[in-house]
Amino acid sequence: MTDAGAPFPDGFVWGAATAAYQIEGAAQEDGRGISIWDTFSRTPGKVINGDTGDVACDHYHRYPDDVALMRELNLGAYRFSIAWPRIQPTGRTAGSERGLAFYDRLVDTLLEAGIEPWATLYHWDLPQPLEDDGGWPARDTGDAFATYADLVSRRLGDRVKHWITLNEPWCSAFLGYHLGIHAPGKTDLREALQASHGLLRAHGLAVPAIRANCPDGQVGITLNLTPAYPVDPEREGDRAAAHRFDGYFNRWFLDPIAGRDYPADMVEHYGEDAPTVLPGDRDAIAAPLDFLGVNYYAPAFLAEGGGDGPLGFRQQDPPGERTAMDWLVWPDGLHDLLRRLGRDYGGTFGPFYVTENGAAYDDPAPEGDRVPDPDRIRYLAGHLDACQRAIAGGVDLRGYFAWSLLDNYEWAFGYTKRFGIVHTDYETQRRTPKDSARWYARVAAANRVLPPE
Ligand code: IFM
Repeated sequence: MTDAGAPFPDGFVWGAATAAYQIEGAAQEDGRGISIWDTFSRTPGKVINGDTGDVACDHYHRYPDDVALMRELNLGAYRFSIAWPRIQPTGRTAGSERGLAFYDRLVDTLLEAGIEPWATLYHWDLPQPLEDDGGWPARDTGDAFATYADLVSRRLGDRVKHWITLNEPWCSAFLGYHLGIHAPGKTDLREALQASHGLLRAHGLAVPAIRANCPDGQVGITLNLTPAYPVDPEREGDRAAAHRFDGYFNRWFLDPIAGRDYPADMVEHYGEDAPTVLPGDRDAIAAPLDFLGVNYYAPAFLAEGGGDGPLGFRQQDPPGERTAMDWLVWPDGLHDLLRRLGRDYGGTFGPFYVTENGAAYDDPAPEGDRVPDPDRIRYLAGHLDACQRAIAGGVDLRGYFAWSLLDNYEWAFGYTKRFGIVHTDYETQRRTPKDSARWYARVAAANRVLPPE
């Protein structure tokens, strides 16, 4: 890209995102309870190198410097998550003063720096005692989540005006309870489907609690959405495979939130494994929202037949550039996804925000104060251009959060994958803005995509 892109709409939000377990560290401090990720990361063989989030980026202690860095990078908003086990160590206790006080300090520091706090209530760190009592498949967990949402929004609702109930419930349900590669590491489709319902119900119960405490706030949910393409659009079987993948990954969450119930084709496909839905659940899940958070990383190309899962299709992506996660780089996927959301759900969800987008690369170690990461700049520029095209096509997209502010704990990959626009040295905790961070700072200031320097 050699020319600057067209300006984004006035007021477009430029942010970066993180999550508590991935950056905070201080796992044993100030009365924090144990989460399912503390347990899972200590289970042999589950996380590369046995890495845990015990120290991570030590953000719990270094947040003032991190916020100062965000300011240097011209960020208008910072999306972070609140660690449920810091607020309620067992998931059921009264609010912990020390836990709440940490988020008070973080929010106040952000506001003093002129950065809008966007709080996610659940980014995968379920208090272990709640998992021991049945986890997300159990209805009690949803009730407990509503209490937790009430506690946190009561405390922070005077200052935090953007709330995200859940981050990527597909991952919590299917990676956690079916594929076993995230905490709690279960491998049962039926449980995963019940967990997905438990998560959506929890979301629906939390929305009115947040609204009651923060009437002038905006409440949404963040979904990881994956546009599904048939390998051969002419082949009926490939089109059907893509439709089923879309049902499994996207419609399963979008439709009930939009008040359309679970997609009938998927309920039929799951048969006896489909979740138990009690009277009142559907309405609760369809609580009106102020925005939809969209996380996009890569698309999926599907072909008929094969596949080792219960869904009956094969993912068969075309050759192309890949990130260090081995994910296909496909900016058009973000454009297509946003256009489709605008077309199929636009009237229901109100505006969209890209709440995560970014890429892991094997960046070089810092040399002095520089980390050249041209691949990441190209990735971000391509995806921002896709956003711009979607907006030009009429999609109400109001902001973009780069994933992630810092290199951090990438779940089952431990510290081996670096998604940050800022490099983290895990020995010294030194932060070094990569070239992508400096470029992104200029983009945010200019409110348009710029060529790399
Ligand atoms: O690191 C994760 C994040 O926690 C949720 N969305 C995807 C990111 C990259 O895998």
